[in-house]
Amino acid sequence: MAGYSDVDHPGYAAFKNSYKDRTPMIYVGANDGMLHGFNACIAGVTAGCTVANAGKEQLVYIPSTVYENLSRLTDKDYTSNHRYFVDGSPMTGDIYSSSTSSWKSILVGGMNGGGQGYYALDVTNPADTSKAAPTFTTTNAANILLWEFTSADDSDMGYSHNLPQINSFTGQAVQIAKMENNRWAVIVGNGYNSTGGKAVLYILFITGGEDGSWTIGTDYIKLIADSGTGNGLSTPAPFDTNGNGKADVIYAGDIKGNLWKFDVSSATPSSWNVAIGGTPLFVSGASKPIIAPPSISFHPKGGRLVLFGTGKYLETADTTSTNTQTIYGIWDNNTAATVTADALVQQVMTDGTTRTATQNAVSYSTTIKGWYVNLPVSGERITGVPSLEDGIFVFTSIVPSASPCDFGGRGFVNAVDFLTGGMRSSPSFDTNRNRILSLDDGLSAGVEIGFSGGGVTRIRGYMESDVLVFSNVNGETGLTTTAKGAAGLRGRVTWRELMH
Ligand SMILES: [Ca+2]
Ligand SMILES: [Ca+2]
Ligand SMILES: [Ca+2]
Repeated sequence: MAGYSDVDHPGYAAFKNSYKDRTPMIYVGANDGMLHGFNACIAGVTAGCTVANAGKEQLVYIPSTVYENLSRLTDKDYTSNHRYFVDGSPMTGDIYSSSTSSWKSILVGGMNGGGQGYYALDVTNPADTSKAAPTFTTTNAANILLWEFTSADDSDMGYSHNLPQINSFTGQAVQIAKMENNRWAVIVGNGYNSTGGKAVLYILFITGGEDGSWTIGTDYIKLIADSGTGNGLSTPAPFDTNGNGKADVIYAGDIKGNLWKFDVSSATPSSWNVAIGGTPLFVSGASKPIIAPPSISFHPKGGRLVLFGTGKYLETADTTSTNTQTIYGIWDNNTAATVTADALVQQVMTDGTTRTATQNAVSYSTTIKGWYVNLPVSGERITGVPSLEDGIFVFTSIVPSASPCDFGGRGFVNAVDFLTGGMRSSPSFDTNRNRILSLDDGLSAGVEIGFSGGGVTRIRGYMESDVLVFSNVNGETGLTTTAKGAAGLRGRVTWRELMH
């Protein structure tokens, strides 16, 4: 079962128990201008579920920032004037609300290219009228909407393009976190094409916007990594380094190829800052934009390993880019200065239907600070959300077709050892496609899966292997069998994790 420990988060176990049988929901943003919530129950499987309510729409929300564009949907020339609306993947997490003195499940979503902002809804209780939290009825609409945070509240808010990560231990969105000042927050980048083009981190306290206004410094904290222009902060990854259940460091890339570290370890938000004296942890360079969120792990020699890849696939001009893109593992051992490329060991990946990579040693020291792998195909880049599971760094990559009329191209799922960036020393993929992972599959660092911009979803297997599921450009679903690693140093490693 997913969720939080009652040791760090008193009252959570009772909350989870109270709502464990709530109506299961699937939430999806759409270009009809709405966030939709559908009943995800399965007739004959979910208690009380009938054929009539399975898949039924239970919730619709139209963010205010898309109102002005809604009429375009009925424009007879819409097909040649396509607009994005509620294009962002929503994320959900459980939080403790100091305003209601209760636990809640909240949903936070952005509009990606459809608008400059985020919205937050209380999705604790879809249908159970015996519970205190508001059910999904018209009369409760005002209670279900917690707030919106838009460029009207802070002019540096851009188009979000948020790529949410889920904590594999808790099942919660990593960007919905408790901070060291004991307030729960949503942690987002300002996204792209904002007015000033800064790269800005926002820490939005959940209760801060409930009164309809946002006061900087108290309702939200804003940390400016780059004062612009032409920049924007991508999806951040908060991390709890001292195991108290509260985020104390945050990493995020920007569209100009900087990987930033934010120090939020103080119990006093006014002391939070852009770490390393306001300089980046690493600079990949302007031709290597960092869009996908980083994965963070403890490092066996102390500090953290920050894993991320580069490449952009957001606008038409990106399709024809042939810049070399790169995957990095950077050791942040409470570093006092930007890590430079000459402190990294290179691994060489070789393209093919089955990919291989070198296995060079990475002897971490004061001069060796990590590794890098250049993606081997011209125009290849990372697009989906990468994952770190059991010491294996898994990321998808795509090579868009050079023809603008031909939406699609090649695509891969890749897996490397998180400490070296090299090919793992045991089989990573079911290369002979018999759905069994065994020695006769041989060693590999990646397999070709077709053009899949959204990345892969891991389904844990009982035995020695997992399955990665993906959808390709034609809307078809595929899967590939993949390795579980030896347990790596992911997330927070304490005895409490065994309880989940
Ligand atoms: Ca306020
Ligand atoms: Ca902490
Ligand atoms: Ca096999």
